[in-house]
Order: sequence, then C-alpha cells, then structure tokens
Amino acid sequence: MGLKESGSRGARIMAPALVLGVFALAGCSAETTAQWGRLGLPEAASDRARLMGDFWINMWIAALAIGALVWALIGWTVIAYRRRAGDPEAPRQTRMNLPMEVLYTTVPFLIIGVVFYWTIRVQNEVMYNSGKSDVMIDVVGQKWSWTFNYKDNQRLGDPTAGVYDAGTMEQTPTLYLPVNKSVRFTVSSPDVIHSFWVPAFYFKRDAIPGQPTSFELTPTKEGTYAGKCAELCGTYHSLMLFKVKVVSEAEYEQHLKSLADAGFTGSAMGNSDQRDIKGTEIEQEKEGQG
Ligand SMILES: [Cu+2]
Repeated sequence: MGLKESGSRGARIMAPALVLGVFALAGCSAETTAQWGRLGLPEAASDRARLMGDFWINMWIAALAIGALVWALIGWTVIAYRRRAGDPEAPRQTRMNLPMEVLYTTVPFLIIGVVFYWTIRVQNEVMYNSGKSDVMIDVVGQKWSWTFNYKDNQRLGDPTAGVYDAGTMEQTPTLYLPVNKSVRFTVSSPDVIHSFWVPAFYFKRDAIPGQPTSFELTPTKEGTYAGKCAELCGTYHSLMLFKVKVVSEAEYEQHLKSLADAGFTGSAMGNSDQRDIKGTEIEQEKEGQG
C-alpha cells in the first residue's frame, strides 16, 4: 500500500467524523454544553445531588484512567512485540507466569474493592435521614400514574388529615414541594414495581408492592422538573410521567389548600383506593374488556 493511498483512506474516515463533530458542536446550546461538563447529568436541584454528581464524575475519571492504562498496554504490546519482516515465527509465547496471573487476578478485585467502598460511603450519605423532616409525602406508583399524598398533619392540626393529588394516564400529576425544606418521601405500590425518579434530584427509588421505603431530601432550587417511572412496569409505563414544582412555602401551602378545597382530602394509596382516584375507572373498564 502506497503512502498516497493510505493518506486518502485516512481522509475518507476523518472527513465525515470532522463534519459530524462540527455539526454536533454548532447545535449545542450553552445549557447542553454545561450538561456535557457534568457528563450528562441535568442541573442539580436537591441537597443530595452534589454527592451523587461528584461520585458520577469520579467514577468516570477512574474508569478512564484504567481504560487509558489498558489501551496503552495493548498498544505497546502490539507494537513492541509484533512479528517483524523476516521473522520466521510468532514471538515467544508466555504461559503460566505465576506473578502475572496473581497480578491480573488481584488488581481487578482491588479496583472493585475501592469502587465498592466509595459506593457504600456515598450511599450512606445520600440516604441520611434526619428523622425530623419538614414535610412528609407518601408517593404511590400505580398502574399507570402517580398519587401524591401530602401528610402534612401538624400543619393541618389533625393527625388523620391530609390531601392528595392522583394522576391518570390522561392527566399527569404535579408534585409540589417547598424549596429548602426537607421532605420525607415514602414510596409504595399497590400492584407492580414502579420507580419514582426525578432526574434533577439525582435520586431514584423503586416503588415495591408490600414494601414501602422512605428517603429524605431537600429541594434546593425553585423551578419545574420532569419526573418519570424508571422501571419498565407494563403496557403504559411510558405514560407514567409527572412534574415536580419546587415553589416557595406560601405557594406550597396554597396548593395544599386548593387540593383540600377541591375535596381531595384524606389519602389515596392505590389498590382498593383506586376507585377514589380521579379517572382510574377508565383503566378498570379496559381491564374488564380484556
Ligand atoms: Cu411504572
């Protein structure tokens, strides 16, 4: 193969890649560029996000460092030990080299050990529960939407009182949260496993039937965020969307009051309560037909 030929082949490969790269960069807004800087994570909106975000970036650095070392070793071996012109045979093959085998068995275990240690440390910090949250919300993931029970008992002066907002496939619900107040979520499901996920909070929790679980976090930035079900739960999984509105405390109170005024008092936990949930008869009709 002549020089000229190999050069033109290189250009054939490089040119489209360059053009694609330029187009990709030109299409980037400042927001997208910032998101690239966070390696894909959205802008953070909760107090647990810094830990998760740092962990995400550090894991990428560790993976790339290991990758670079492995790629360098592969490249070096391929070049230094290649069969040269005139070599009658392949280079000497090495087998059963005990130090080498011990090395490539123990090193991966060490790497996994370090990653495991940091995973547990970060997990413990992210899951930290103060035990005295400002707001309590029972999240119910049900086929095929979300119900948010605001269990703001002290505020309403009645231990059994609360208000709820139940979404349907046709009308996705909106979860209101007061900014800079710690929120204790209890996540449950009456039917199959769903997963409560607000990407901007860097937090996701499965809704497991018969096994309610809790976590705490503090929304730190007012705004409207997307939420979704992160568990492929069935036919209408893709419709299990919701919005999260992080608002001032006054606006939050106002929202609870409007739910109470509309008659959504008490709680709705899916399952037998589903009859109380706006619009679920649509789903029951469908199941009846099927
Ligand atoms: Cu789901």
